[in-house]
Amino acid sequence: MNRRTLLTGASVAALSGCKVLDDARGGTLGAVMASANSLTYRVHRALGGGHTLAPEYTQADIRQGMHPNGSTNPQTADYLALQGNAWADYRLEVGGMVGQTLSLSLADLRAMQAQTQITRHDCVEGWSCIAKWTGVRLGHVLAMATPQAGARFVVFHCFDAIERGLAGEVLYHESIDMVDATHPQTILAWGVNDEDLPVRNGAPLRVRVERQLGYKMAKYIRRIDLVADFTGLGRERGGYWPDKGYDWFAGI
Ligand SMILES: Nc1nc2c(c(=O)[nH]1)N[C@H]1C(S)=C(S)[C@@H](COP(=O)(O)O)O[C@H]1N2
Ligand SMILES: [Mo]
Repeated sequence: MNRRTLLTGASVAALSGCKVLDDARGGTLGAVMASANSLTYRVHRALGGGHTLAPEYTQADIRQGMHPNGSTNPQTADYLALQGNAWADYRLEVGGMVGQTLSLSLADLRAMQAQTQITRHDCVEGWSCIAKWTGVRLGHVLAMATPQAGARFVVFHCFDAIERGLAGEVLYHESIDMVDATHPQTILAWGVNDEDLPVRNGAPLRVRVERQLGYKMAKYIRRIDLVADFTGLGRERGGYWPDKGYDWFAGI
């Protein structure tokens, strides 16, 4: 067992998937795991885990529709309004540490150079699914926005309230570094298996980060921000599930 397998195995055992919460990773254990994760990340990047490609598959490998997980039907008012109008008023906002903010309609995104890839999605819960994804390279969109020199992470803000409680709604968010953001297989997808992305899989736009676990691949993206760090963002661990104790770096 290598370190990565060990860590992933531990995450699965402690948390048993996307839906079940567990405090096992808080406190001392959480701190140990967090530093182990940061080591995993640095080792990955130092060993040039840079732009190696995730395996791609063929049409024959697609055995079923893309299995939906996590939020599958957002009910926030702004999302329902956009959905009701078939996304005509949807705009992807790109901002933060950029030279040029962007506001892109789905038509704008579809007019860009599209890319299709058949890849395997691995959820931390232990299931996998092969599907065909179509979209535009995130790196292409980011280049249009001219990232500032100090930008280190790309944060995805989503429409769905993954949690509703006494403290109010918590909207899903995730983040990746600039290496993953500019990776040739990292795309903003509007299509799956030759159809428009359905609501259950993240309509109108979701990200594919093919060398990471499923929870990194934000669905229902409303805004993309370039940042230097996670100050002021939730519990400042870079994502909804990382805030709950999952590894921020979920490389596979
Ligand atoms: N906005 C948002 N993105 C999300 C989630 C979510 O609940 N909300 N769930 C994550 C998890 S745990 C997985 S496995 C995948 C599921 O994507 P799918 O529904 O297309 O299978 O989306 C990820 N992205
Ligand atoms: Mo997942």
